[in-house]
Amino acid sequence: MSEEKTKTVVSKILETKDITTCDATAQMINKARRDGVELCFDRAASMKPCPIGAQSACCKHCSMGPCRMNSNDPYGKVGVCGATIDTIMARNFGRMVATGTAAHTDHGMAMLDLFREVVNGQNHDFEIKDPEKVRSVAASIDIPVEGRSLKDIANDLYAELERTYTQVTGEIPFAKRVPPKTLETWRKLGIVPRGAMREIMELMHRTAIGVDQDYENITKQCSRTALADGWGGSMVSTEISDILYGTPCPVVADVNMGVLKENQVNIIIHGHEPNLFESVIASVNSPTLIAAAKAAGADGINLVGMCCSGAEMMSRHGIPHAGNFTSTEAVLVTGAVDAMGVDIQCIKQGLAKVAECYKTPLFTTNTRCKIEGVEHIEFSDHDPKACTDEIVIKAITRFKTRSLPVEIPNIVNPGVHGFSYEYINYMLGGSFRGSYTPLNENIINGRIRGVAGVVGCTNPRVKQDYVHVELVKELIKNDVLVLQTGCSQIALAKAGLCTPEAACLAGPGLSEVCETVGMPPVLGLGSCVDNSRILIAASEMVRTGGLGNCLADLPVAGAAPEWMSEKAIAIGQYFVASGVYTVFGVTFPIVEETKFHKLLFGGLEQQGLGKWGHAVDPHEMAKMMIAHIDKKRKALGIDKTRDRVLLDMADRRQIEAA
Ligand code: NFS
Repeated sequence: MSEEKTKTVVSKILETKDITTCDATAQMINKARRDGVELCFDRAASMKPCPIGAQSACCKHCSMGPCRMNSNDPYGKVGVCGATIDTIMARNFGRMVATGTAAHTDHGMAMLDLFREVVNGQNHDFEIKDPEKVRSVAASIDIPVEGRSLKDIANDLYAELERTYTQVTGEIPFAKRVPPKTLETWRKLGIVPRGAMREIMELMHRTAIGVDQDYENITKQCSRTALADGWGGSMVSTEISDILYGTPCPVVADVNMGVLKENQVNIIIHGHEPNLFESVIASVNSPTLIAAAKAAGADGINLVGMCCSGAEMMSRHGIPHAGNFTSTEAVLVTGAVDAMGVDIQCIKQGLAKVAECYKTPLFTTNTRCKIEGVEHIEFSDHDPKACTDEIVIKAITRFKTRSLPVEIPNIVNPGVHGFSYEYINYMLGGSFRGSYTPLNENIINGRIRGVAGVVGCTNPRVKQDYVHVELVKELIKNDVLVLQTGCSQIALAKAGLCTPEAACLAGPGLSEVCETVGMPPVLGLGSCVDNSRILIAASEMVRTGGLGNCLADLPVAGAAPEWMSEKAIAIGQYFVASGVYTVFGVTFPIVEETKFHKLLFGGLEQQGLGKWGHAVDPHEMAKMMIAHIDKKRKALGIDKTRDRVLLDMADRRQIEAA
């Protein structure tokens, strides 16, 4: 059978119910198939992953190879240079960490570039929207704030944060936010990061042929580099975004493809940096452009987000969100998207073809991310509206000349998003005594069993959203409070779990807390770089007291159930190095029972850090995470308190009936 025919057959046997639990995406997959348009799900079905590569048992770092190892007999042979399976896997893993870290830190640097120009007075298109945050971030890294002007503090803050990138020796500024015991462990292990540029450079160097050939030593540099992401580049991205655009607080927002409006000019922005998106918000509110849209016969202009910048804008401004990573091509199948503008990261090249099929103008906007054959309209911080006005104008033209039938899935899921670290502080403690004490108390008394961060991508190799949703349902049922970011947050929003009403799905302790505070059992924090908010919240839990001395003592766990990106590996490694048990789904690039596997999945914990876990099934994942949380509760001596409040639903009903 020809390859083309095989492809068709494989695609046909995959029914939408096996591909996604997102009904809107399923409807669009069916439409795309009727229209003869291929989406990522079908490409995944026709592309068999290389089994050697999937286990990271292949080295292509020089031209003596590529060398393929035998995962059934991993120590049976070595590469041409003599590299062992452990060296090969550690090198590959290191390069994933380096790439993921580079992505987040480059994003952070772009934010910092803009901040510098705003502070210097070289840019008047943007401004500091949250002066209080300038002061609090500055104070957190020992920059004097009392009696000083905002400009002076901001200048010092810029100079300090630049070191996150350029610091040649010594520790990055946000190391000051790390709980002292955790920092002590890092210092002992020699993994406190210097500037990200240095760490990424060294990791790339050490993973080249003939350099570092000790998997433990490579892993150390993986941790150091990843920490330069979590406590460096990602944290800078989040903090500067809050400073320039406002710190999120809860806001109601709609999610799912039903946010598109047939009678409006629909514009989707998809990517990761908020600068483009913020400027589009200004453009779609321009009276001239609104008038132009109306003159074209539209009721208005409808701005919608996707993926991470979408999650960030939803959290900060309540902008509607159309779906997560694996839905970005599917949304174009509606025929209702009049323009899609993208910046950087998680932009599938496949978008170009799908956009062409549905006559949707697709624009790249960032010099770091162009797509062959796709029109590029460069976005500049210095004249932002030149780009974004043009996107809006082109969208209006497309609306006027819409020639294909429009089919918008009629599904919208409202929810509450925008739970920043600062808001959680306020929400639990009130404005006069804002603190994490109530959270810690509820963990100690067992109403809340622990906290889980469930984050990351969707991946066409597994049923879209299913693993996220099942895992989170299981966790909250067991009184584990869930913090979310990125595409995972969107999956749960679509499942209706980002509403206070979802508290009824939580166990008795967690639901009591949610009902008292009026919060959902699942708190959406924003985009993937906003995972840094989880690190800050966890550090505050340690500082507040009663839950141990370091991050590794906390009854917390993390998961990326449907991950696909190298950025996810960097995030996982910085959580592990920070002390968190982190479980990944889908697949893990490793040969089990090798020395490198034992180090990542156990050895690091013995060094005082966290450890990795892997499971495909969401219920298995939940079991592993809850067992870890219980282990930490036991070590803290708070396991007994929990026994007193542990009631299942049957017990509860009995009490209510009595
Ligand atoms: Ni995170 Fe965001 Fe989504 Fe994954 Fe991609 S959009 S940075 S990498 S796929 S969560």
